[in-house]
Amino acid sequence: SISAESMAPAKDGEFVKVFISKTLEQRQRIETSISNNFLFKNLDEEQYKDVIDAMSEKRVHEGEDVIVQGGVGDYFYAVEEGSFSVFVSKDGDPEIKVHEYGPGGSFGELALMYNAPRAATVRCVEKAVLWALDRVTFRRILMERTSRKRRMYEGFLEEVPILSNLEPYERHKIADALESIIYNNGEVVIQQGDTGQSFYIIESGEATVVKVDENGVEHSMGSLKKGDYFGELALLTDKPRKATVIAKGRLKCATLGKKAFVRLLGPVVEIIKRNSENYAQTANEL
Ligand code: 1OR
Repeated sequence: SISAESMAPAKDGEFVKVFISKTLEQRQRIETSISNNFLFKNLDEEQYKDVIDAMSEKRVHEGEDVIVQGGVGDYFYAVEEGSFSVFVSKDGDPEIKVHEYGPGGSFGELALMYNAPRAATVRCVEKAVLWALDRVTFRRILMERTSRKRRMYEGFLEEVPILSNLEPYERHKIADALESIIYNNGEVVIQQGDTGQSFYIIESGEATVVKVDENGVEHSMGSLKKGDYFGELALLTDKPRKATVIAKGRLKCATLGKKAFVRLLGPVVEIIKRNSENYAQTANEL
């Protein structure tokens, strides 16, 4: 195997790529492990291959610390199998569990991105298989887009009322998963009766909400502005879209797919549910 040291620029200024030989079966396991991970989305073919080439398999047992808070950042990890708990200790206080990871998750990016000490301890709870990516390859291929996206959405997500009480790190994870979409005046964002796939937060512009009742009469349900969200109801209830949302002028939305919505907005789902009960009632009164 080749250490990250060999990634120092070669004489001609080119980087020597890390290549750790692996079987086809191992490559397939990596592909499965990262297939739903937003950090690996939108890589071009070469970047994708470079990442897989550079990864090394790491098996860990229950109770083992893969990352220790305060340590130096060397690797980023993607979880294939098993589970982990994340602990943070502030000012020497006893550690508190703050997070969990299972298959498909990834961790250890912060110290690599910000040249900072490890922010938390990541402990194996259930015998696990990890894929480790060295710091240099992580920074070369995955870091730029990740930090750009986190920076781009950071200020905006802080201003979204339902997300303002989350930990900054929780908003970072949401930023990783967001995709922005632009709609022109009059374009339909959500069509009443459709099945729900995504959740939307308005980044700029406005949208109007209309609902057609059983008699085919259209009712205006009001309008939405920057920081407002919509599209949560169908995702929470698995029922068809209850209303149509239309762009009023140019509308820019940050969207989250259904799976990411459930996983990342877990901490605020109760608030979202309570809010939605209010207008579910209004809608039922039609
Ligand atoms: P790292 O390189 O600092 C520890 O090594 C990793 O734990 C860290 O990257 C993240 O990938 C992961 N705060 C900081 N790091 C966290 C947190 C976290 N959760 C997971 N990691 N939280 C804030 C606690 C005040 C938990 C937020 C849910």
